[in-house]
Amino acid sequence: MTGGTMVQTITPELRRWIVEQTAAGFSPESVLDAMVKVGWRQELAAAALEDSLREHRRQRGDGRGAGVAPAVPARSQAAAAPLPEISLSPSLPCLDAGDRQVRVLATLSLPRVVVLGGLLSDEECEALIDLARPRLARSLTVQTQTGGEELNPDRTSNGMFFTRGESELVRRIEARIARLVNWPVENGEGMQVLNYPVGAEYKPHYDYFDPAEPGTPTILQRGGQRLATLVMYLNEPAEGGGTIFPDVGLEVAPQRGNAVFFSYDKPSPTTRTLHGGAPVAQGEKWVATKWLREREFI
Ligand code: PD2
Ligand code: ZN
Repeated sequence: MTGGTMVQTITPELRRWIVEQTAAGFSPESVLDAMVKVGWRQELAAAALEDSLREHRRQRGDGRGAGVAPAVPARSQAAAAPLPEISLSPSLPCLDAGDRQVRVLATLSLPRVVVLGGLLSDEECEALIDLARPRLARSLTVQTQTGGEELNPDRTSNGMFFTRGESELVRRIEARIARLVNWPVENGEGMQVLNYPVGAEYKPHYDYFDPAEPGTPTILQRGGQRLATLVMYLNEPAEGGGTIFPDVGLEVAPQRGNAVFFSYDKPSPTTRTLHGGAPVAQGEKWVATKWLREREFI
């Protein structure tokens, strides 16, 4: 939708979609963002948004001028809502994660990335792999059209999910992560373990749920948006398999026990958190991923 002569019409479907997005808790700014992303001219999108919401309020008989009441509070682009974040002190190379000292190997501010050393012990990595191996299945990704799950050719790894708190090992690691990133255990999804054989990769993507996709409101019912990701390396592939951030030319080498944390304060490419798993050239790669949500993940 880049043609300058294209006529953009505000259809009843578009009006309904705008009202639904807002009622599902998306801020007007994020709805506007989503429209601009798919090709709407900024001024027209803003007018459509304002007009649709005004008309909706009028039909409801709500003359007070208040916005459509969101079912869940939205993360406004303007509000500085809390985020999972690692408390860094420039003078201390180590972080106290409760039962373990974790090293800070590198940091970046945009995208917000922190590379951690020694988050997991060798024994914990081995144990996670051993527990995950018999439970692996070809990875599914959340189908944003419907909120269901589907096989995704962009993701050729095998995966499984641990349930949150399912064993002493899982609880110990979850408690460590929660302390490290200052975010409640309850707001974390169950840890996912992925295994990439030779040639497998995870093409660049964003981990947040795209507000423009129709299935997103369903997905958000389980704890709101994802706000941050922690990818923990459980082994070292002989070659390849780095975690890449193409927008900023960053590649994090997979090293056993280390991890890469990144956060995104809004579901937008402006966070520059596009990232992927480069193809494994030799050997295999094992990672455990923890995604952190806005609210309790049920
Ligand atoms: O395995 C990785 O390096 C990787 C890359 C991108 C994992 C994920 N995304 C993820 O689990 O979301
Ligand atoms: Zn990812």
